[in-house]
Amino acid sequence: MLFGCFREVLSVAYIVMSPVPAFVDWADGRLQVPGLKVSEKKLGQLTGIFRDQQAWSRLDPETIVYRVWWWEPVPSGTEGGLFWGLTEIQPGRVGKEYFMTRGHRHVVRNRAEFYGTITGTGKLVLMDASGRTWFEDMTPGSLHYIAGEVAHRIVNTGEVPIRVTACWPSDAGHDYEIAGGHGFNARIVEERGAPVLVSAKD
Ligand code: PAN
Ligand code: ZN
Repeated sequence: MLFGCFREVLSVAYIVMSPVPAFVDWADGRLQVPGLKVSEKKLGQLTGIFRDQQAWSRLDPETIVYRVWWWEPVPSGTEGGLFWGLTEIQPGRVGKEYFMTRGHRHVVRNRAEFYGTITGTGKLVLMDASGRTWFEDMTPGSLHYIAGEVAHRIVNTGEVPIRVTACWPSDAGHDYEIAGGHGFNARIVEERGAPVLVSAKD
């Protein structure tokens, strides 16, 4: 009898302390969790990112290029923890260059990351520590392992928003100073109606 009561108290304590899980709508990647963080990047904030600065200055600076929603189940900087996020990039171009994320490496250089495409199509541009730059095709279901040290950027080459889910270490941090401020060595541009990777120097 006494043990029975004790067991009930224990199970009540367990229910109270049990954390509420987050929810992902796997059809569109939408996240539902208390404390969800959000950031929005407009064209006017993306200074020096696009090659054609004249085309950039002619566009409405209020145009939203991308949004990120993410969940930090542990404080930022926690070693051994993970974050989960969703990035949505609008379709569009600045001159011949498609809308894309700013792109970064992780501050703690050996921290890797997963990207998974939910909807839309694009290219994941990657650049290693030696400056070698390449891309992977992003289509619904494509899963991308981004090794530590590798700078990464998502480019929307389609006609609809691309939505990409991501999981990265909570102590990774973001370093936007790619190659001493020179940026990626190659860019994705539209040529004859199709996306191609061209040297950033061309
Ligand atoms: C992503 C990116 C997100 C936005 O969550 O932070 O796609 O890209 P930028 O950070 O380059 O603006 C990620 O890679 N986290 O590590
Ligand atoms: Zn990252």
